[in-house]
Amino acid sequence: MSTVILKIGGSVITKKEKEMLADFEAIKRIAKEIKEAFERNPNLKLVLVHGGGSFGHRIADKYNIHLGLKSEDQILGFTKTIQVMRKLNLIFVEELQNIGLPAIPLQPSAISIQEDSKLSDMFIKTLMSALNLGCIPVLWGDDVFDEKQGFSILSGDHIVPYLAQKLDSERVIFGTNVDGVFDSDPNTNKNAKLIRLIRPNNIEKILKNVSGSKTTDVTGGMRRKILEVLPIVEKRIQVEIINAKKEGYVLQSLLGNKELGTLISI
Ligand code: IP8
Repeated sequence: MSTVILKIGGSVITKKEKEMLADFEAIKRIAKEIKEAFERNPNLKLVLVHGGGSFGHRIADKYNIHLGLKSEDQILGFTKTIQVMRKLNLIFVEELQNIGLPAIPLQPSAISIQEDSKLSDMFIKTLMSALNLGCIPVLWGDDVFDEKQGFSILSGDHIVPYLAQKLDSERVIFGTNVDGVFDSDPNTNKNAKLIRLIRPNNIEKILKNVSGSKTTDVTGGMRRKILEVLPIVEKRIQVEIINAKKEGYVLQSLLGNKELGTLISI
C-alpha cells in the first residue's frame, strides 16, 4: 500500500479565537480515529502534517516572516514561531502516543531549505526510516531557512504535495474545518454548493469563487491549497478535502471513502 499523507489543518486542532489555544477534544478524537484506522487496516502507511492555527500564524504575521529578512528584529520572531509550532506539535504528538500510536515529530525547519518561499530541499531519509519502522512521521507548517530570503514560511499545504511526489503517494487528504470546496463563499451565501469533484480543466473557473482565509492565516486558506496541489493532481495523485471537525470523517477517509468532501482528481 502506498503512503497516505494526511494534513490536519490548524483550524481543526486549535481554537483560532485565542492565541496558542489547542483544541484537546478535537486532537483526542482525531487520534482515536487514526488509531481505529490502523486497527482496521494494519497495512496503512501514514504521514501526518499539521497546520499552525492560533499557534504559528499570529506570531509569523507579527514579525512579517512571509516577507523574508528585512530587519534584524525579525530574527527573534523567526525563532519564536518555530518554538510555538514545536509546542503545538508536542501536544499533538503526545496525544497520538498516549493512545498507542508510534508518532514521531520531524521538525521541518531542521530538515528543509526553501528558495523564495518554495521548498527546494527536504532531508527525508529519516522520514523513510521512520515509515519503514512502522512509525508515523509528523511534520508541520513551520518557519524555515530560505536561501534567497533568509527565512520564509513553509506551509503544511506545501509540505503535502512535496512529500506526495517524493514518497510516490496515490492519495493525500486535507482535513479542514469546512466540508470541502464550495461554488461560492458558504460564510456569506447560504445557497453555496459543495463541489464534489474538481478536475484540472475546471480548476480555473472554480478558483474565481474560492477565497483565502477569514482569520489570520499567513499562508492563504483554501485557494492556496488548491493551487498547491494542482501539479500533483496532474501526476495522478488524488487529493481529498474533507471536514475533519466532523466525527468519523478522518477514519472513513483513511479507510478509503472518497465521497466525504471534495475530490480533486485527473
Ligand atoms: O497552517 C503555517 O502552516 P499552515 C505555519 O499549514 C506557520 O499553513 C509557521 C505560520
